[in-house]
Amino acid sequence: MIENRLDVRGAAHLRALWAEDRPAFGLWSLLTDPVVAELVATTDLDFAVVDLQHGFATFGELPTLLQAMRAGRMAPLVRVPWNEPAAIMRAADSGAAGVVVPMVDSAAGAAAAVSACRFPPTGSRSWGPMWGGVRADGAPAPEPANAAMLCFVMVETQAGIDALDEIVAVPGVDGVFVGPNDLALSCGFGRSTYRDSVGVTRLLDRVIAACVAGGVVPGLFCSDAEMARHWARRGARLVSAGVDTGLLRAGADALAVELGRPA
Ligand code: 3PY
Ligand code: MG
Repeated sequence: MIENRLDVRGAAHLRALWAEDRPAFGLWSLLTDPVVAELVATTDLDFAVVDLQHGFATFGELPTLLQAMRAGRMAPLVRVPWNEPAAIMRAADSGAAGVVVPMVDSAAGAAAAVSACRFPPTGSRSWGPMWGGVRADGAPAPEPANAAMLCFVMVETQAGIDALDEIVAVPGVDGVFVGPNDLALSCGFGRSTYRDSVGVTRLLDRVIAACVAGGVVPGLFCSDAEMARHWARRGARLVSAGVDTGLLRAGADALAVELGRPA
């Protein structure tokens, strides 16, 4: 389903995959150049996330990056810097198809994130979609905008794990996205991963099971295709499989090796 004249792969594309219990595979974008953003958006992957928490981009670059991604026929998600209403509303106003909200530790935190995503009477989002006067399709109506906007809360702390069942039960939470690095650190596993720690594997399996039980989408930040495929088989459904900086580095390193460098 095409969400509007300019978007092909946005929230509706992701929901269509999930309706068939299929994983969505995507890219994580840290770079600020709109050319890179367009490139990221023109792959055949299902989604991209612009990272305002740990990426190079700020809210100043966000409208241009989202515009460039729309040119690549993708409406991306945005990871906001923190669970703050102003940050979530600004990402939504800038044209994000959804938000990924870091470090959500409680049902109250999840409810606050959801509320910032949705206009009244459902939530508390303030009116002001900045594309209203610019785009050919105009400003969205509140109700369809509420329905379209995806809200993923990140569970990546021990407190988040402890509150998991309450978090997935919060109305309007579309999914839980796990940051495995923060989660391992917070839960006492240091820099271990599922590859070398049964404890980390159990944590990830636990989040997926809680999401399935609660009827929300389980998501996971993965570092490569092997990890993405592994966790998609185990039930993850919003699966990021690579980062633009890392892919550029890997491609350049592979080229150097192919050309016999270092000599
Ligand atoms: C994490 O692994 O903690 C993340 O947030 C991924 O960026
Ligand atoms: Mg994190």
